[in-house]
Amino acid sequence: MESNSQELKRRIETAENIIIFSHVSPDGDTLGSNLALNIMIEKYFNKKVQSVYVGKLPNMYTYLPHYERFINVEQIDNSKKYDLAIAVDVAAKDRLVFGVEIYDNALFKVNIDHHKTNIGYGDLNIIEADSACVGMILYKIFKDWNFDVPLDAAQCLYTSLMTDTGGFKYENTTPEAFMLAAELVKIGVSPNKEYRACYETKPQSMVQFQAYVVSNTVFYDNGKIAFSKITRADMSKYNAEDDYTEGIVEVLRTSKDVEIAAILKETKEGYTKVSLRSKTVDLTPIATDFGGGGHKFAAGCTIKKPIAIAFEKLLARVQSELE
Ligand SMILES: [Mn+2]
Repeated sequence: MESNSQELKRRIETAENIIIFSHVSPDGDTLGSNLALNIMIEKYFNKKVQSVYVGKLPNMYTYLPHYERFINVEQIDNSKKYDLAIAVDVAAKDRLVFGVEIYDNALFKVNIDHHKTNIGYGDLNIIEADSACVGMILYKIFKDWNFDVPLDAAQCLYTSLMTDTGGFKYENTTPEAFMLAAELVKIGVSPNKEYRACYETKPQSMVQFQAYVVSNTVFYDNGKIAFSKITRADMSKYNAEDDYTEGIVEVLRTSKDVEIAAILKETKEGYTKVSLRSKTVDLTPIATDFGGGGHKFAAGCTIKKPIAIAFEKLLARVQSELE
């Protein structure tokens, strides 16, 4: 039987136009994976390939090689029919938002992911829940194709790995994660340069905004729960971009007794976006209760309630989980 990676190779070879999707609220894994695949397809298959994002492209990843290859999915005509559509790190199809129609219209749909909540919505599903990041799945595919990974693609894969392991410190930091890091460093990636480019280039107002949100943290249940919230007024006061909230919830989790940390963000009137982190508690039941999903210790959801009500509802749900 043909392996998944060989089928993917054959699909790329026979496609004339290819589109690669990243998920909404893009992170380092979905963006790095997307570009790495884009680079490999252009280099070894000599095909036209379009990388797309949904929503807003964060500033913190502008250092990624060929970042300019990304275009907003809304710039593509909804009636355009691609031969091949590939989603990377997209746990559920609705995370493509405006892109769902274009993805569905493609002649063949591929779904490459590592979220255990992924139901396999593609025609070809390459889902490896044990992989630390999608970049790791892609690296294995590239090896299986017998193609050398050039430095620019390696840098993209490194960002994918570094960000999804929280800088090599989350539970998913397996021997395989370090082995992949070693392979990428051998190719020429500099861990120090990548770290600084990704994490130490914040605008001053972002540092101040994040400190403000952290200072508003409220602890519950003897410090086991840490919640903070961000209103639209807070966002405008600091001229905050969407990605200013990146990493704050992890700071809340650094408190000694915290088991579950959450940041609630008012996105538009009556909508509250939630980021959840935990140390040992599986968050997926909580996130799915509110229509979201994610990983065991890092999950999220959007609650269709004003932020004050969402806060109370989420707090009650989190408290019941810890009982
Ligand atoms: Mn990921």
